[in-house]
Amino acid sequence: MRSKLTLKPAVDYATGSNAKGRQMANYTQVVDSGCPIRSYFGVAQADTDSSLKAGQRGPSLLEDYHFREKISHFDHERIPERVVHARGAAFHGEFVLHTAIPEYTSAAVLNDTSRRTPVFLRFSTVAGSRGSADTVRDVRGFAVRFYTEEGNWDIVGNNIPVFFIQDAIKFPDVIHAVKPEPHNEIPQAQTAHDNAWDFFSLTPETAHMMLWTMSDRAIPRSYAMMNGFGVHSFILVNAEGKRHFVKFHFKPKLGVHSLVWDEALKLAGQDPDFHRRDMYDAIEDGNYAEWEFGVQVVPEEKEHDFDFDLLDATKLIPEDLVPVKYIGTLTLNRNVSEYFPETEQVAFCTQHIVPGIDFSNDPLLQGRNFSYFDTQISRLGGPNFNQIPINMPLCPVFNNQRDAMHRMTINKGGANYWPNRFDAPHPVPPQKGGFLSEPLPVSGTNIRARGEKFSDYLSQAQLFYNSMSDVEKKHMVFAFSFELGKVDDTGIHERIVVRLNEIDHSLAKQVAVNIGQPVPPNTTKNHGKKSAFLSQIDGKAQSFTPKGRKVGILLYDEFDTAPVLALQTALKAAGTMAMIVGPRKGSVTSGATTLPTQFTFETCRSTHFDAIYVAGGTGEAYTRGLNTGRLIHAVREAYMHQKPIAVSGSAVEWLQRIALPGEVSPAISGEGKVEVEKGVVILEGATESPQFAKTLIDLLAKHRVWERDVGHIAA
Ligand code: HDD
Repeated sequence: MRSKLTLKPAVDYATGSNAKGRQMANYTQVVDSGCPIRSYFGVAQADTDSSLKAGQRGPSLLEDYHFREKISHFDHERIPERVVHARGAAFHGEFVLHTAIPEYTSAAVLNDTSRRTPVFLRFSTVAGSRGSADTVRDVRGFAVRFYTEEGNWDIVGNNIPVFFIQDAIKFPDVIHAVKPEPHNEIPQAQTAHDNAWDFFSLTPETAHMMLWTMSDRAIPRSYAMMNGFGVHSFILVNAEGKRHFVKFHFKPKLGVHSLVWDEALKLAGQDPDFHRRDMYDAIEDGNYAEWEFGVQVVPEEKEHDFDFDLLDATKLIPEDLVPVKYIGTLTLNRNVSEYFPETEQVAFCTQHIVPGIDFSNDPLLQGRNFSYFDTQISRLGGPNFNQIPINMPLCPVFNNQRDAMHRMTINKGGANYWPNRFDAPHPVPPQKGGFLSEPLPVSGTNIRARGEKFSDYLSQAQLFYNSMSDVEKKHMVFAFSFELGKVDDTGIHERIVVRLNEIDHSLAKQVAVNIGQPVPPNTTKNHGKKSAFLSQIDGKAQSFTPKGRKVGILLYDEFDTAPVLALQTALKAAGTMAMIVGPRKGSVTSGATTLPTQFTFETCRSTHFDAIYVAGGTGEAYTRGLNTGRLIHAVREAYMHQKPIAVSGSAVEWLQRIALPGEVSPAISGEGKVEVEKGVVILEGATESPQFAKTLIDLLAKHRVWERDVGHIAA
């Protein structure tokens, strides 16, 4: 595994094609053996191990500036973590537009197909603190910054297209409710507690998002297998001033896939960094994650043509009604050099837009436009956070703001106000690229209220639930049962069952039984409509590929080399990572073949892989190895998690003996033959077999063997 401190940048971005990389290279220093320790005022230090004392055993001396500097800096190393989305990982990349959309927007970044716009993308969980685990059940943040030539454009989105609440004034309430409870700071990084469900049960507008977070979307397999959504309706403005509503979409080329809950729970302990490590390693290996970027556009005059309000962030625009037009590709291809200055100090702000893009009146978005700038002031220590390298735009910044904490820029020139006699930093008209909000007639009565259609909180919740496949529905029932099972107040149970019954009676019934509530009467008025785009299993927007998947190859010394080497080659060709798991760190050997091990049986579990291959081998020691508890557990666990399993040679007979749950034992049918039953693939003998590799790869591309019935263990 690669996750170790890299002192030199992975690519030489000082001279690379990425303009943001080149800019940041000016602020990056390579730390290597040629660097003496120096104080902050530049003086090299001869001793950093012992403080200056009055005698060997005497008290420390105040004159020891090196001690004071070192300790004092350490004392102040922490800054407040983000109040939400505290845990995250970010990656550099680029955006390339393939289809210009001048009919919708004048934004150059969405019109100039010759540009390679640098991007920085931070993934996050919402509720957990910075040290929590990656695989918890939660919404994932998907915050993208485009460093355009016209300034920074931030889409601060999520992997779920809707939100819990409609009005920003409710944000502190929803976040306080889902975060750990105030009296005991329990539980960390999960909504499985009374306060969260109390809030959901008392706030009907959360119904739609509540279903998404109880679905598989909230436990993604990988950052690279999640959607990104801008969530709100934004506005695109073209050169003639014509306005369109727009929703921004990022669709992963690897498809949208998830962990199963049992796996997510285990991984939270086995590898809390599962997602960030997966992406970090993929980038180091040159397997760059890619998303198609799309826009879902509605002309302004059609604003009221829908039975939901485009300004309501708890609603999506079904793709069945308005297709997404895909116009570009976003690729992540470089890891950060240092976490804190880049990932921790990046300050995304929804109000960072560029000419050609504007805000809608979505009350959630309007509130966010205040909140993000405001939070950075306390998080990053003042209003000059835009001068931190990761936040600097690529274009030069001139204005008349001055001073404040941590000011970096030195301006030469006499004026810091406008108008001034030098015509120094001056406004520019839109024709020269100046941002100007389009003139829009606005009228209304001063009122604390919401649009009429905002109060329909059930229709899209039903649409989402109806659109799920049976497997996904089952997962949701168990997600509700887990979360509500951790809620003690039965009043909350009652209210949630009532809410679920408003959405779908069958869902309410199953959850009620699992949490010990009476089954409610069937009063649901489910409209029965479905969207063809929402399911992860059979949705139209889904893609299936073996790329980016990991196969654990479990073996001992004296393994059968032919099938192992052939499978390794086939997996590599399919874009799948093959990882050798052996009895020790270092390598395993068979005859003249030596393979490096990426894991040992102690350092990984089946949960680290998308499929398991147990190779056969020769000799008694090999048979003893196969019969260890670790190996038997790995295969049974992978089986229960509905992952493809492959065995060959002596491991075939072993597999028949260890009895997989559900009594699967594909027929043994002769040397070199391949058989498959419920996602278990066997290869008789020790020969190489293209069919063996192909069968496994095809299964891998389908993500899971859903038809394998394993009761509810995987849910
Ligand atoms: Fe937010 C961070 C996404 C509503 C206030 N939010 C934050 C991040 C993401 C989102 C991805 C992490 C950014 C990063 O990686 O640094 N937030 C959303 C989405 C929302 C949303 C998709 C609804 C559509 N947020 C929202 C509201 C408010 C905030 C309504 C306040 C009124 N969000 C914040 C914040 C954070 C933040 C407190 C914490 C750290 C930060 O901004 O930089 O200002």
